[in-house]
Amino acid sequence: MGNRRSFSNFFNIWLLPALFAMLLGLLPCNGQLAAQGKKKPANYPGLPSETPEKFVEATDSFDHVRREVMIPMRDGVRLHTVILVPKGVQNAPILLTRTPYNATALTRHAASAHLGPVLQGYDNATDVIVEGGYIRVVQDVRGKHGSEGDYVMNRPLRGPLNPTPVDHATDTWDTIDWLVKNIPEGNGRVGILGISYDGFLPLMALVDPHPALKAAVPMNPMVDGWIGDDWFHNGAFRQQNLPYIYEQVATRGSDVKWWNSHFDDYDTYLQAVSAGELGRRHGMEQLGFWRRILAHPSYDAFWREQAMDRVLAALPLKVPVMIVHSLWDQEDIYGAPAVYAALEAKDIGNDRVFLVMGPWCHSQMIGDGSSLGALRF
Ligand code: PG9
Repeated sequence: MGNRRSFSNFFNIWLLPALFAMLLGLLPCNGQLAAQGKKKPANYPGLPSETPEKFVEATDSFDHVRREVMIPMRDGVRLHTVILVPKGVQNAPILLTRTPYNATALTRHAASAHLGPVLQGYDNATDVIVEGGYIRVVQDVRGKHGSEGDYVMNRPLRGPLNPTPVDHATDTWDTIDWLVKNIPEGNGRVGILGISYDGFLPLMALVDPHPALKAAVPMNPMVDGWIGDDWFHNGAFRQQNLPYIYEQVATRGSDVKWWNSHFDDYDTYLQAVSAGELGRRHGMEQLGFWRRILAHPSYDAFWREQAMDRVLAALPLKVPVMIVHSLWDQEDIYGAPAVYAALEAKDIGNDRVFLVMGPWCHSQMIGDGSSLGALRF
């Protein structure tokens, strides 16, 4: 009895109105679903697509060859790597940059047949590369953009902070090993360079350098995230890094963008009252690195053990280094002179450690240095 009553209730309350609504055309029937693209139409003739499965660019007239490869690391993870070879070069040295900032974007600045405009932009010493006839290699670090694997902000070296068998030192070693064996136009010599995060990575390359690594150029390198680079400046947390952390860690492709509800960032911070609360409103507890920032507000072993000046001070110097510092660096004011201080004493012959300094802001050393803000030199 109970069942029969509940069926008739169901019929009266749901089925009848639904049938009625369908008759009036208010509910989508099968044909309508198909028209909405939810179901394939049965007898739709279609046109052959004018877009090929895979378009192959005609690049015969280009002055360089572009190769995109996935280089295997020792743990099986493959790193997406862009290789740009000037046409006709032989026995050319390789300049490598490893980056979390998208190797494809950094090597597609312009739609051009020429290597210069393709590279021109942040983090690319274009004039040096083009005039020097170098092979240019830009690689996505593990976990970012085209590369496989897990992303960890400034992934610490293997050890207490990193129990895995891989870090940026091993990834650089494995990459260089692959490059010297697989680029026939190369001469077996590799230099590594980059700015900021990409400047921290040449320091990692010095930890256990591949024999083919002949020079490292860390520019405005991120060295100690608590004392003076990026996250804290002498313990003061830099709130303007919240958007950076959010966009960098939330997704592999950095495609979720920080949202704001104020015109002026100052109002955003003021209204949220604390950095922690602003992070909470953005759901940042989901991000591993944000949780680590919250867990390590003071200068503890977490920061000490990954500070690259301390790390390199304890290791032999095997590769010549040119450290580049911007005197007005708003982000990484600590790192470059600290690394110089850590390495200079090891340079017995005074021919392996160089420090270049200039009146620049962060990363300005590869741009126009004739002015700084309102100051024109
Ligand atoms: N200053 C940026 C950064 C470096 C390292 C970690 C986080 C941020 C940068 O410009 O790359």
